[in-house]
Amino acid sequence: MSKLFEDIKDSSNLITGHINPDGDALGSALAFKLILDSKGIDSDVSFDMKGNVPSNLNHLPIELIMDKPKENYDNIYVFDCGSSERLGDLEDLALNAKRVIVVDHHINPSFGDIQVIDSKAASTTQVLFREILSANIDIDKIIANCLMTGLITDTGRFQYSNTDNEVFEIASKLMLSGAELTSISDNIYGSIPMNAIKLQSEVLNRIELHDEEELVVSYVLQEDYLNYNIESSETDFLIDSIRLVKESSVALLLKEQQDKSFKGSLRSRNELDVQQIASLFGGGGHKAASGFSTNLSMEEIKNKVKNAIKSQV
Ligand SMILES: [Mn+2]
Repeated sequence: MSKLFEDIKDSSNLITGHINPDGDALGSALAFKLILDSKGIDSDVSFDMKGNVPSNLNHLPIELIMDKPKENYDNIYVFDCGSSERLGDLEDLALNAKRVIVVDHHINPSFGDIQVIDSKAASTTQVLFREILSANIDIDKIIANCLMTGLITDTGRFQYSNTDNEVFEIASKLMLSGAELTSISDNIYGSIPMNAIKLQSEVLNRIELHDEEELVVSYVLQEDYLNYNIESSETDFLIDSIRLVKESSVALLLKEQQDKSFKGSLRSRNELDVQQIASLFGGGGHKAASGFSTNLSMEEIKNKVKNAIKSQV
């Protein structure tokens, strides 16, 4: 990292991550932006965002995100993004940049001139933190909060199987740097709008359990957002409620998009690999948590997922 900083002083820099960034993409990108700031290096931060940053992530310094990036950049830093298509509208910008630096924990990102990747790491903020440590960079409370946010969200509050001793070591160091674990956790998980809680009860009522495949499925339709007056980004927590079903191994939440296509979120509670299932739809992610987009109907999606589960067991 120290070498990189010398190298990029006089170039234009854009920091980004996957479309509709989550806590890990935002946390790692914004932490890197603040580190560049502290080194006196100019940079912009931008994402392809449909709608606003979800309110449960507004403890992050999201005011640093610009609406529209410039026409071109020398260097592009991509965080938490397994493929260039996942950059959305920013993909062309990355493909035309002189140099693309990818920091990630997805399996095999298919792009980037420099890749800093560990697919075993729990979060991209974990991968970034290792670089911060080895370059001896001091971090303040705000940077620590950014890094902690990625660690909390991608480990499901230190509960998913990717939570190992290094995760706690990093969390401990972040606490020493002033990370505010309690208030961050409260904003992410304990601040759900009333209307979203009401929609949750409807989504829970719709749960189907497919015994044979140990699959639970529910869905959110466009009309739900209208009826409950909420944005789709406010419903990201719903998959965590669905995956609680004891009788299930795999959870699937389907969210209808404006063009009537579906976005699917998959979670696995055991050895079943949902990354492999998501890849059948051209999606991706991690073994325990993945996502995809498709034009198939709800019935077709369910059948495809069920067959994929059967072929794995
Ligand atoms: Mn991540």
